[in-house]
Amino acid sequence: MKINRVTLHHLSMELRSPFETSFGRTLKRESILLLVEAGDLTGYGECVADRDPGYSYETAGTAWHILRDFLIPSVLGVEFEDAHEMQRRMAGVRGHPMAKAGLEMAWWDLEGKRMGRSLRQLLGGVYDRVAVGVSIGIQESPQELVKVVGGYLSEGYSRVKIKIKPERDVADTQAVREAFPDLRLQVDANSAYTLETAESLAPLDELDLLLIEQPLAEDDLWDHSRLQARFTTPICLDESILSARHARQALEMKACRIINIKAGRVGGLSQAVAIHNLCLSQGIPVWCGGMLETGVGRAANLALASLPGFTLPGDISASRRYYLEDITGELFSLNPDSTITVPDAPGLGVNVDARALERASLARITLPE
Ligand code: NPG
Repeated sequence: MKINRVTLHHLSMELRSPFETSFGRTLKRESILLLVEAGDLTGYGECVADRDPGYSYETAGTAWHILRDFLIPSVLGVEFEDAHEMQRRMAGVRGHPMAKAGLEMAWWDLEGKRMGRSLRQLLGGVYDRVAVGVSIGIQESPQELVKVVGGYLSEGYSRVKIKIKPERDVADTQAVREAFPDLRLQVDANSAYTLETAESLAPLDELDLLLIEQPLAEDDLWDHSRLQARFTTPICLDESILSARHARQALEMKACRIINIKAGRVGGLSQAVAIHNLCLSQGIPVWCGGMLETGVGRAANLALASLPGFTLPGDISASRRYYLEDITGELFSLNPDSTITVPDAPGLGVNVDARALERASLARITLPE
């Protein structure tokens, strides 16, 4: 199965409501959709780099450049036995995991379609529905946050993550805990603290949280290990873990007790599976993070989250939580037990709606030109 053509679409899609984190507020999410052709099959991939370099250094602009000028030329006309072979081919490009992950996702979709097997089957998933939660951005006030959380609980979500930042942390989390004493609740700081300023988070340790996600800088495993020693609540790392090697080192250093796995952040589904396998062998719980994906990336997340070590609910919500208009024909809905069903059609198991794609597309390029 040789890749003979790749089309990139630079997407901009409007969220149903603004999403605010410690690194910014967004109403329009950018990303890149890849259509990868091999013979008469088309595979879809999603590159989750956004417009701004707030979450990581990658942007839709840098990923476009790296895909167009380096990664795609290196895979055109080449036959890959498996995803690891594709990774070796892409290893000449340093960094840029989200660009690589988008291309690798399309390869998996093609491979599944060729073999008539779902991505879940290809990856070795064991769950046919996966436990999910919702991630809620910073709101106007703690009272407003409690209202928004209540709304999602009435939709059926049983696990909630709230975003925090300095000055909008303890009071917000306490308000949600008081209103919902039994809620499975966790917080995410997206690297907004230092070891010193994280002192102010001490009261969170009394709130029976599932975890505290990425309090400190992404390149700071050492201080995370010092912070974890002061907290009973598990620290979970997201931005800090870019490879299975980072995961191993973080666990050795006791910098965290839980890991958030995102295929985009770690350079592809094959790397995500490697981190999962490492954590499973050490009894470390993992869960699937989200990057406000379209239906394409969400299908991949569901397949990933069906692996046995994903024992905590993922940031994978129903389609209606995200965009005014998604680009896939298939929309995901929440089952009454706060799970989402994993697609079982070949590959990712979703189809892109050509008209919706056109409406979301800011620019397009096909290679070879
Ligand atoms: O449901 O996909 C989702 C959103 C989950 O909070 C979420 N993602 O920091 O993990 C994060 C955050 C994020 C969103 C990061 C967009 C980067 C871009």
